[in-house]
Amino acid sequence: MKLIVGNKNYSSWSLRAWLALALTGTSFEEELLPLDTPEFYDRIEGLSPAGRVPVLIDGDVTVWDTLSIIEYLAERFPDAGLWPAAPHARAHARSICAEFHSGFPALRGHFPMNLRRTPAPHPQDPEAGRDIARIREIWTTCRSKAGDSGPFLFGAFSAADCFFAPVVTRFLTYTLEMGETERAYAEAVMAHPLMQAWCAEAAKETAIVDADEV
Ligand SMILES: N[C@@H](CCC(=O)N[C@@H](CS)C(=O)NCC(=O)O)C(=O)O
Repeated sequence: MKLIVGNKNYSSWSLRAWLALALTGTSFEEELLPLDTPEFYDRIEGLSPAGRVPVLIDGDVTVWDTLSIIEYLAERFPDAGLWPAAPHARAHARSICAEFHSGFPALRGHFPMNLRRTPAPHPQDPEAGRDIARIREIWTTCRSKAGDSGPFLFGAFSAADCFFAPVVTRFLTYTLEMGETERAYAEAVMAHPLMQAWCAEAAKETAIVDADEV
């Protein structure tokens, strides 16, 4: 399998798909296309009709869009536990991922993922404030239901955590308010070995994407 990703410092959607693929335990190749460069647009044209990363290539199958990539991986690796096993938890996990995938424009626009940014506050508008409150509610609800089954949204690290990992980094980068529960969740995500591996690679990058520097 091959995963096409963007800059590890900036590409939040790439991080989600990469975490899910790495979580399956399969070996895979990566190709990194530098965002906002002519090279990106030249190469992506031949890889995905949507013109965006991430893109997963599995033999003669090409899958694009993060939600679709995660569903493909969950079917391809049914034992990887990408979605929680219990039907009600699985439905809940899918709902919050879909909710994030189709929403939160203010949070995404105001607070781009930028792993190397020195943590510091950034002004927010009321819409972003509403997005932040809803994210906190999602996390605290999941954590209260997960109980002591593990430190992640549904206990064990799942597709839901792949989805919210780049939201965790935004909360830390822009010093957004968190309670004890959300902070403990954020710490668990950042300490996960796959997250550490991605961040270590991101730290080696030097390219600047102006649009994501706020
Ligand atoms: N809905 C897509 C969004 C993908 C996306 O916006 N990717 C960004 C990088 S994080 C991208 O490819 N940007 C390049 C561009 O739009 O030109 C998904 O879920 O994968």
